[in-house]
Amino acid sequence: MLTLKELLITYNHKYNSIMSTYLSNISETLISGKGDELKKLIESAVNDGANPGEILNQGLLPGMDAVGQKWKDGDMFMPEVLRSAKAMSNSMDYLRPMLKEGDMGNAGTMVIGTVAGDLHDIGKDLAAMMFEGAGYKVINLGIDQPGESFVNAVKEHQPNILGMSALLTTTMPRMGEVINSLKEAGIRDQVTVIIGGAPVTEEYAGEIGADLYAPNAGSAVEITNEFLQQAQ
Ligand code: B1M
Repeated sequence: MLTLKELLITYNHKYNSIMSTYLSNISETLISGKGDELKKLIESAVNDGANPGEILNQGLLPGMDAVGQKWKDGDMFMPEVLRSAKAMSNSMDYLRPMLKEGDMGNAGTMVIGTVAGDLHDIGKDLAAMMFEGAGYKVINLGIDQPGESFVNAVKEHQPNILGMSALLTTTMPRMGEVINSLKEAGIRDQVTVIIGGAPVTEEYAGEIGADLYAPNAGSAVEITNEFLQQAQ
């Protein structure tokens, strides 16, 4: 007969092994771009008690990283990458309300968008979700946003944070142009500007006059909150 402690250890082992199987299946299914299968898998994982944050950070994101690597290595082609990206985006739509459960109130307002000429939205949406989860009201402008749309959104919504994302070396300069447009409109000092995206660096943020750079969506919230606290 097992003691209660032994029973709990056995249960924990079983639970961890089920979850790690779920997470690796989620990564694999995302890589293979099977959207319907992925949806069912994530729903089952959630029903079996998986943490939505774990599904995102240990299932979906490593899967998407692998997609990027495979594409780079020539092991995946554009239609396949698009299928995976669509499956990722649908999964994020499903998980978003659950990730927002930790929403504790009004930390501030953020306007976020992907700059003009750039259609990549996964990292930007992830950053938006993280800010929402941390209690910010987020106005997500979407992809391919011209400078005037950022400027108009800052005038209209009066956010304390403006976030910009760029995934292409060719579209990174648009971020500096938006900052210049904010200066011209006399509203640069009203917002803290944070930028991110795979080719973006801290050094680049300094060059274009952004206040903050974050290497990933999770740290973006932390970096912003620290900056705002110090500024008080
Ligand atoms: Co694109 N693409 N793509 N693509 N794509 C990259 C970015 C690329 C690195 C692939 C490669 O060559 N290895 C390359 C860019 C090279 C460069 O300029 N340095 C590239 C290219 C070249 C292109 C096209 C030009 C291809 C073509 O048509 N010949 C074309 C451009 C279209 C356009 O934008 N005008 C193109 C198109 C596409 C798809 C449409 C097919 C699709 C996008 C679908 C979508 O987003 N809905 C796509 C994808 C999926 C990728 C890869 C494979 C994955 C990007 C992604 O979503 N990653 C990518 C390769 C890669 O990155 N390894 C690639 C997952 C996401 C979570 O990461 O967005 O980096 P990421 O976000 C990170 C951080 O960067 C950060 O947080 C996230 C992690 O937590 N972050 C922020 C991002 N934004 C932030 C904002 C913040 C803070 C942090 O605060 C505001």
